[in-house]
Amino acid sequence: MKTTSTKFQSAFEEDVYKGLISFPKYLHSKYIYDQKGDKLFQQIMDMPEYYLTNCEFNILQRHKDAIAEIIGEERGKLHTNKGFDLIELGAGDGKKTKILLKHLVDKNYDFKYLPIDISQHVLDELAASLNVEIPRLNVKIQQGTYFKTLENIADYSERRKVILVLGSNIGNLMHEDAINFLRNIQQAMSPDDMLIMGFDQKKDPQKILDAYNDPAGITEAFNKNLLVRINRELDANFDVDNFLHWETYDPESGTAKSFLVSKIAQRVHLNKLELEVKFDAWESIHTEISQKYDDKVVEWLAKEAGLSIENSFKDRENYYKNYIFKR
Ligand code: AVJ
Repeated sequence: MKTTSTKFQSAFEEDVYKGLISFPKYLHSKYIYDQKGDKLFQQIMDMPEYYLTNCEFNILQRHKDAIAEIIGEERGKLHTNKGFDLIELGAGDGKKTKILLKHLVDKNYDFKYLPIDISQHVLDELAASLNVEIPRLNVKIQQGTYFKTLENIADYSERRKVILVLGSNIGNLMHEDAINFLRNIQQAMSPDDMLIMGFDQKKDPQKILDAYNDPAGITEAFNKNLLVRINRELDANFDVDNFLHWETYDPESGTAKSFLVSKIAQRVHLNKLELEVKFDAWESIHTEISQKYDDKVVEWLAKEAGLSIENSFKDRENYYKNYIFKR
């Protein structure tokens, strides 16, 4: 497991240090999401260029009947139906999930909604809005990271489990890590349990580039929030204007990558880490991957993780797909 040496007070400090002394330089995208990063991501989801949110919204809207029927039934229908727990990893504001939740409540399905998120603030807001919008819904929020909460899933779920991971969040992981993530979920699943996960699909490369390179600069601000956060938390002096937001998409691998590129030769000081970082002109920091998929790749990931695809639902334009997996 991860050992944090005494030099560092947190995984954040250690990861930033290691990423900035590496060649080529990198920073983990998970550190974008502080309070300001959360806000910027909400704004991204509202942008017309960021088609992912709308696609998944439409898929859930169009296929909520079929999805409800699949997740509401136990295999073979032989057992007495004791209902299920709907566990959402990275629930966020629940905007998309609410479509399904409303439908399940309207159809009187016997289930409990267990949203998990890293942010307590986000969860409190979600619980408050659900209380108003779907008062009959049985909700229990759970703060934590994916992995920690998956480990003690048995502590808070006593019934059949339907695990929900929306938003193509898996796309931030390279395939090896994605397989580990899926395998972790698989190990927390019983044979009657299901996993519903969203995967953004390969498409016109320009469409993908536009989604990560909006003219208003919201994605740029989101990406640069890494540097803003490092400035604040690690007493550093990054001048964000000296960096360029740069997006690439490789249609062969399906990998979109975000970079921050140093426009000039410069030195930056991270006082809390007692670190001086030297940038050559046009040197890059790799900050994020947003992987795009096709059926073949999803099948391969599933197989490697011990899962099989039961079903899938797509939007009209084939931009995005939600897959239902079983063990
Ligand atoms: C939250 C990981 C799905 O990669 O599409 C949006 C994050 N980054 N714009 C994505 C993101 C830039 C997003 N995910």
